[in-house]
Amino acid sequence: MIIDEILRPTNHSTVPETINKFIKISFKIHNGFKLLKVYGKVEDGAKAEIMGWVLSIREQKTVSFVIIVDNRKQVQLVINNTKLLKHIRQNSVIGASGTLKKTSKAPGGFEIHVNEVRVISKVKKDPPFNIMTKDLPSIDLRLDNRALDLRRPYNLDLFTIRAALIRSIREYLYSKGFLEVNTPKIIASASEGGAALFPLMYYDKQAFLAQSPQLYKEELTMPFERVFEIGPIFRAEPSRTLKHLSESVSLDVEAAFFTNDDLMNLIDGLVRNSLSDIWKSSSDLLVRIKAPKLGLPERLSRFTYGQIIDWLGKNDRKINFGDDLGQKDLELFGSHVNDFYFITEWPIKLKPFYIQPKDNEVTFSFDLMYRELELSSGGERVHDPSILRKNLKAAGLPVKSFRHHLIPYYYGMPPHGGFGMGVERLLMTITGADNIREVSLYPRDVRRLSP
Ligand code: AMO
Repeated sequence: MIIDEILRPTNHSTVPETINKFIKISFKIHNGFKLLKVYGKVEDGAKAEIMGWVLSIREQKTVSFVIIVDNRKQVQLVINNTKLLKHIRQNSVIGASGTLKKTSKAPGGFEIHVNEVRVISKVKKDPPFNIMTKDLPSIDLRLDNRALDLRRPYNLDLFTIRAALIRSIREYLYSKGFLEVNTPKIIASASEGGAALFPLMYYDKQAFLAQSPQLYKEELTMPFERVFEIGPIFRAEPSRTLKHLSESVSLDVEAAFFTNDDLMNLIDGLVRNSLSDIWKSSSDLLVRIKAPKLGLPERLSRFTYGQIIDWLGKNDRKINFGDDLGQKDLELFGSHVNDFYFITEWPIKLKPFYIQPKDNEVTFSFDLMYRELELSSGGERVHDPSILRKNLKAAGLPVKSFRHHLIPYYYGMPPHGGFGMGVERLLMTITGADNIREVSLYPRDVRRLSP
């Protein structure tokens, strides 16, 4: 085991002098410790310094054991001077120095026999719950104290998996020739219909938070052909459900000359690749949080909306053509498929103005589902400006406020298509979380605007 570099970029004045001296410039991570430095070889008697959060204190007659956490790694401190112990409280951030002793009894295979302790950040009061508790406090209490809650081992695993997932998605899309972009989040007009917008004042003008990057990503297919964005979307949804947030993170993809089929194939590859990547890079974390093992068929199934309403009709749920599929319908059909699948060819009236019709009734569109949960929706887009204008009018949207968006359509807009995928929804599926708030760092919903 080699642990030989300190990894602290700070120069905090309350850090013990002996530690401060060695705060250098190295950012290497050895064996997962970020705040540990061992001088020379890792062997009995080596000088060692560590900083971290106090996890537990076990006092015995002549000697006490303090476990501190550095980057999720636990280090046992052995303290036989009661004076040193006096100021140490659970959750405080401390620095300690002493000598290293190898022992199989301590986590990590070594302990530090301490001769100097400094309290760097002292807890002022006991936190409302113990981060190591097995009895999970209510979600409201946890979200009210989110930074503390995020220190729970489950959350450390979950958000590490999230980062691996995003990284994998990004790399996959780069490998397919997509350019990563960022589009404005303060916008002048609706992109998904007027109902669910958050209004705000932009100097002396009315503006809104972006419901999606829809119009921008479409425009960007003219200069860049293939683009993607991973960013926030804002929906003033009145829904108090377990799968809706007011601010969510969306993976938005748009590509020139992609057909509906191309898009579904891209999603098929992307989901397959992400699952395989995270199970390669993070399998220990996934196992720890008891993530379901999602098997994928050779190719994700595709059902048309028409096929689904026929099936539902035969199973005692009559849906008229053109009516949306409700939660109960999706639960019934979703449990029948019991996997990822696409619903294609949605009726024109159920899709936004920019979706390309296939005929007079249905569109070149799809939703990606996992059982009853919608993970993504997309399709081919209208690229003829006169049809777009007509659709805007039919949707009751003011054509005037779309005039800037319509400009590129007169100057060689390629046929294109794309999709939006809810990152939290995908993460719910991967981790088995049943409440979307669990997989968002700082969830926003009808009732929650802070922290
Ligand atoms: P749509 O509105 O279906 O389509 O959104 C795409 C995906 O984003 C996720 N999502 C949400 N997740 C959590 N909370 C919400 N309130 C929420 N709203 C949406 C879902 C959904 O499938 N512009 C189109 C996409 C496109 O055609 O490219 C759009 O926004 O997973």
